[in-house]
Amino acid sequence: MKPFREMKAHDLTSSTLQEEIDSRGYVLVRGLLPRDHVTQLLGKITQILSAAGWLLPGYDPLEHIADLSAACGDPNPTFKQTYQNIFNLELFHALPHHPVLQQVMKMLVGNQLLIHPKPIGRLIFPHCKHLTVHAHQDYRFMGGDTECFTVWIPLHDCPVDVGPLRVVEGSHHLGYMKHDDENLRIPEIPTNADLGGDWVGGQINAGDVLIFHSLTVHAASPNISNQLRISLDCRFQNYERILNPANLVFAGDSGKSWEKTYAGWSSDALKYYWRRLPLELHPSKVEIEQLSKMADSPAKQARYNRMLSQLN
Ligand SMILES: O=C(O)CCC(=O)C(=O)O
Repeated sequence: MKPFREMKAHDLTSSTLQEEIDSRGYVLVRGLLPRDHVTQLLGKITQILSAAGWLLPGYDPLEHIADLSAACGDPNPTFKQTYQNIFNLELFHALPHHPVLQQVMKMLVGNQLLIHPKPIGRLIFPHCKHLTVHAHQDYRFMGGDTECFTVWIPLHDCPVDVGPLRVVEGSHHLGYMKHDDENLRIPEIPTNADLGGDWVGGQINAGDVLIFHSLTVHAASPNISNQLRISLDCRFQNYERILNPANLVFAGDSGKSWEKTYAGWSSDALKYYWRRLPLELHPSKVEIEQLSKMADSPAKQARYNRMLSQLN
């Protein structure tokens, strides 16, 4: 696999960043986030993983050595329970708001920065082929505007055998690609598709961030180490561009809510911050109301109603 082209945090300017994203669809920025900040979140997460019995006893939890007998992944209920405890951490939500990351993302999208409020934490057990995320474009899952960017942040050094993300250079130029979803829990781009470029990859360390366009094809490398791979995917866009409101709410019937997420937080600063921004929701609240009235099943209607209740 071709190695990532990388940039140093202190070399970034708005034009170099935009040129890199325009031409290659990604930028790997080395050493952007302070390592101790990232490690602090790793510490909180590994405490939870240790209490859940996911880590081998006898090691420092910060080494995140996996207990393979506990291996699980989404949608296993045990996984969901532990994941929820991690999702509720205040520090988990604070990481995408780190000032240096905001500064860089403003260089890319402009000053009207929207940080999507639902980062995704990845807790990938080793030697579990079925947990490896296959090729996809994030636009398939987020909708809204294609000028949206993912920042992939490993919370520890991630050599290739620990399963870092890899991307297809220039693939965003091909536009939106067909994803297979038949008999698949998570849609993916068929393996024989023309992806428009070469896979690029390599080691990504704590403090590095991999930024890519919503149409850039990417996938995880298999984790063949003895460690759990722990990372966050965070999304950013200009709030004057359209946003799918599903990215702000918990539309499913899991019972998740922002109130429950915020219950143990010590500060109000990051609670509901997006409600203070003039967002361009698509569909709008009025359109969601219409969709709810016209829904062809009670389940769909309930979903739209849950969205509405959380947007108000
Ligand atoms: O971390 C992973 O395994 C997958 C991440 C991903 O697909 C994403 O950031 O969109």
